[in-house]
Amino acid sequence: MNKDKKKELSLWADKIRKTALETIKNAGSGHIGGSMSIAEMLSVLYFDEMDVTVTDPEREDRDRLVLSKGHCSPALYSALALKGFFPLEHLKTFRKIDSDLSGHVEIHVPGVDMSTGSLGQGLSVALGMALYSKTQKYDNYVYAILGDGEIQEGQIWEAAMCAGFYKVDNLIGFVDNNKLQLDGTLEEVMSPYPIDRKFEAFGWNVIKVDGNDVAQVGDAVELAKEQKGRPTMIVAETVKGKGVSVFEGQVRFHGGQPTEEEWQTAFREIDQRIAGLEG
Ligand SMILES: Cc1ncc(C[n+]2csc(CCOP(=O)(O)OP(=O)(O)O)c2C)c(N)n1
Repeated sequence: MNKDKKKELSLWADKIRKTALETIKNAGSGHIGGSMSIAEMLSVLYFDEMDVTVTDPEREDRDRLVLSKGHCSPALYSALALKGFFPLEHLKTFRKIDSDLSGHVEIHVPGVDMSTGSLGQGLSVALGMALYSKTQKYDNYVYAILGDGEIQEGQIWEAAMCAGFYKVDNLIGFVDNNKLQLDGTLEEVMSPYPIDRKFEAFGWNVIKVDGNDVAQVGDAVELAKEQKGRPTMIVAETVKGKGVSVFEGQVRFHGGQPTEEEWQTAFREIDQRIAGLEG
């Protein structure tokens, strides 16, 4: 990835972060840590790699994304609003009664490809979409973003076995390996490691990257698209709460809310970075 593209996508990642934090702060609730760790993946997908049409979100042969870790809706909704699927102003209704922007991802929202929130189901859905595309001879790609804690769910491995066996090479997954789940580290709760060797054993092409580096994420997606005869899992090494010093690596910010002082630190740090990238 060239320098200009890297700068542009890093800027989108921080805009996604800032918008997601504003959305959560306004609602008074929402998942910060896991939204921050996937900002680069969403930036690369929506602002570079994915073939989507803002004016025609229902186009059938578009690329698709299933955000299987659906509690991180603030990040996805922010990326979609920044992309232009709906007005940024609408994010102010997040988690309010009668809003379509509920706390977990909802398919009724323009640009969203699948409702998620009950962990463990998204890879199966993405696999079904990818198999359907093959029957229709579409040349699109279906992406799924999984949590590292989420892959403790058994259904993930059923989908992994099926995708490997049937050589579903238009399916590209990410594991957001931020090493924390709801109430502790994965190592303490139930380790899924080594993630790479497990997917390889199920017949996947596996690429390991720094998931908070847009260039590495983008290059991995390019390689995944070229891979024939195997689905690809991109194991993205990330930091939960990435981009804000007081949030990084803190299990408290899985779903907990910051103090006013911590909010101020967060917006100051992100604004400084955005100004630097825009300058
Ligand atoms: C089936 C199911 N069980 C439990 C939950 C509650 N829950 C929401 S987020 C979460 C932790 C997920 O951890 P991880 O996949 O690592 O997400 P991240 O750290 O990226 O936020 C849990 C247990 C759920 N949403 N679905």
